[in-house]
Order: sequence, then structure tokens, then C-alpha cells
Amino acid sequence: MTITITAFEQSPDGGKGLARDTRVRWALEEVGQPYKVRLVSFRAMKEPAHLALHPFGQIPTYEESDLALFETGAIVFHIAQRHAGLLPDDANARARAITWMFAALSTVEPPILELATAKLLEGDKPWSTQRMPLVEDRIRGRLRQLSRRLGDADWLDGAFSAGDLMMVSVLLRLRGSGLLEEYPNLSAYVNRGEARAAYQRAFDAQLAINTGKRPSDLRSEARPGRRASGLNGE
Ligand code: GTB
Repeated sequence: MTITITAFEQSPDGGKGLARDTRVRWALEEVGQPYKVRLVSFRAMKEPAHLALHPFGQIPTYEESDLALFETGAIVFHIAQRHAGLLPDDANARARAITWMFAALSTVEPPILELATAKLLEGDKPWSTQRMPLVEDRIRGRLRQLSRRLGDADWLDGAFSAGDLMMVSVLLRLRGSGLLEEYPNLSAYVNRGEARAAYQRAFDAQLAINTGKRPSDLRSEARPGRRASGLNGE
């Protein structure tokens, strides 16, 4: 069974790992499944062959035998259901981990995406400086609630799960905004996620594509925005 995912031929972030294929790569690395990557250009994403896989003309997609999936949440959920390592065996704990996946995507990520919109698409509008504090405060509201729930635990509900994978991935989008650092336990939580060997392999693989370097060359190089001390631990 060969798994093939799609990713940007050239990610607009230049390899910071923010494009959503990193989430899928991370899940596959966590469960130890090898995978192939088909790189697609922005033009190819809107052509019939790719639209047959992804109706909205985006990445990532996931193909495995005669199954084709789109939507990162559905893909990670599928991987977690099929392979051990990302969801607990206990039915209730499993349901709670799945709940955290949904919480990451539908409650925490939307205000974070608003920040990207406000900066990248609306930054030049005359009302942008007035809107920005509102956008940031909505994120702070969610982070405050999440921070309170996480407390001093390592992960959201017992052992690391697909819920943490998704939440860490969502929070990573705040790197550079300064907002995450206002909540030290969330900052440490994200660092713990990034320090996992599976995340590092996923990150290195997408970085190699976006920089043209081999993963083995990258391992010894400092990665922007990442803790040097967290590079090898799990
Ligand atoms: N809901 C879908 C999912 O979760 O899979 C959303 C998929 C999506 O937004 N895909 C983006 C895409 O294909 C790439 S990941 N965009 C091209 C298009 O719509 O034409 C989003 C993304 C893109 C770039 C950065 N970046 O440069 O920092 C970060 C995240």
C-alpha cells in the first residue's frame, strides 16, 4: 500500500512548515508510515486532474489504493484511525482526543487565520490599524482558555495524541506574532510538539523540498524560530 500526498512545489513560506502538508507528514511520521509526495504548482492545483482529488484546488491531498481524501483534519483522522500511535485505545479517551482535533480546527484556528488575513490581505487598508488589536484580542481570548485548560500538563488529555498534533500545528502559526509567548505553558507545549522526532522528520522533509537541500544537510543547521535544545528530544 503506497500513500501519496500532495504539497506545494514551492511553499509561499519558503519552508517554515506552515503549509498544511506538514500536519499530514507529521501524522504519517508518528505512526511510522512511509509516503510519497507529489509536488504541485499553484496552476496545476486548479487543473482538472488535481480538482478531481481536491474540489477546492488546494493541498494537501491523500491517496492510498483507491481511496482519495482531502481536508487535513479528515486525512489526519484517517491516519490515526488506521494506525496505532495517535489515538488512545480506550473509547472515551479516543473520543476526547478527536474532540481536541475538532477544537483545534474549528475553535482555535479561525481567529488565528484572521490574523494572517488582517496582516497579509488587509494590512494596507486605512482601518487596518484599528482592526488589528481586535483580531489579536480574539486570539488572546482563545489562548487564555486553552492555557487554563492545559495547565502544567504536557499534553491536552493524557498521552500525546492527534488532538495535540493538530493543536500544536495550529498554534505554530502564531510564531513571530509574540502572542504565544504571552502564555508560557502554551509556548512550552508547542516546543514539546516541535521537539518530537516525528515532527522534526516531517519539518525537515518539507524544508528540503523548499530549499533544495537534503534532510541530512539540514539536521546540523539551526532552524529559524525553533529551540536548539528541543531538536532531538521526544
Ligand atoms: N481546509 C483545508 C485543509 O485543512 O486541508 C485548507 C487547505 C489549504 O488552505 N491549503 C492551502 C492551499 O492549497 C495550503 S495550506 N492554498 C492554495 C490555494 O488555495 O490556492 C495554507 C497555507 C498556505 C501558505 C502558508 N504560508 O505560506 O505560510 C501557510 C498555510
